Amino acid sequence: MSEKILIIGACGQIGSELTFKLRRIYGEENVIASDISYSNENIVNSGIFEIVDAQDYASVMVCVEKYKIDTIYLMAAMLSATGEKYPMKAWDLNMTSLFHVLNLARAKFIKKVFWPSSIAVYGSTTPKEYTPQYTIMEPSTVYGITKQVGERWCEYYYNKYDVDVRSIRYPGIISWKTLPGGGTTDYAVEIYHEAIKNKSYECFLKADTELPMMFMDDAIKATVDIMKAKASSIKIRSSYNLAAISFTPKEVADSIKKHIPDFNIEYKPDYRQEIANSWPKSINDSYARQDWKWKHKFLLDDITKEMLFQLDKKYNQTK
Ligand code: AKB
Repeated sequence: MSEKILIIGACGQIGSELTFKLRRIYGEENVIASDISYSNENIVNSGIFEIVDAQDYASVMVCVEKYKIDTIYLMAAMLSATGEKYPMKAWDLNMTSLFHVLNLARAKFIKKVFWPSSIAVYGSTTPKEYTPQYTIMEPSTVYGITKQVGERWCEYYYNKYDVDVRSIRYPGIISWKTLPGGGTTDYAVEIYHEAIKNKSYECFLKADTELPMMFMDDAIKATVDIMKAKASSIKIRSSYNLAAISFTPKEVADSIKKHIPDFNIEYKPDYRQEIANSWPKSINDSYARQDWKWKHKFLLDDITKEMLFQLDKKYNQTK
């Protein structure tokens, strides 16, 4: 019998693509998508979908019992930029949902948990270049604090209660199917939409702000791979550093100009600049590469080509 999976936060940027991928691997009937509202038609209409409030233990539990769930992917979270506007809401959502899922695993209702962490666990006192797995972590955003604390709890539940929880620290994720929402790295998705729609973009970060980034296909592969790996090869139970490429807004703009020569970018940094300044420029992910054989595929020009091709189809060829 196949593993039964519940994805909480399936309407979001990563949750939606993860749902499609897991359905291809495990079969449609074995992957239950859920979210707090019907905000993504593609997900709602593409298979089993349930309304689940990640902050309500009973709501999650009902779904776990109904479908006899083995594994939960907890993708619901408030990201860095929105978290700065609503600090207590970010804390409540990000922590309460994690405790509910960890406690379900502790009580043996489910067997396995995936919980995403982020490069936001790092702060301005962290070494910026090729940031190691084990280093100073003094996050300055509420989102980063929830991720760092969450990592400590994941490791605690693994050590004390034998909960099989696995996690990776996502960098900024670039994708064309579902828009991200409320993150500091969102510019790297918006820029492609605006390039296709208007040939111009006003960037909320400075031209030379270098951040770690990854194409969605690589991020989904990493998520599937860490969850498929043998438990004995997962040596880190807080969260793994994960990396692909790093680039600046100017470098994305230059990459876009290879396809759209008259693309224009202007820089108007806002409050998100300070968040970006506190994060690493690049990440050392050697533990992930060693323990569960992580390898990325997509470089900046590959990403640009695919993003522009897909978004051109979406905006121009469906008219
Ligand atoms: C954000 O910008 O908040 C997220 C992240 C790096 O975790 N994309």
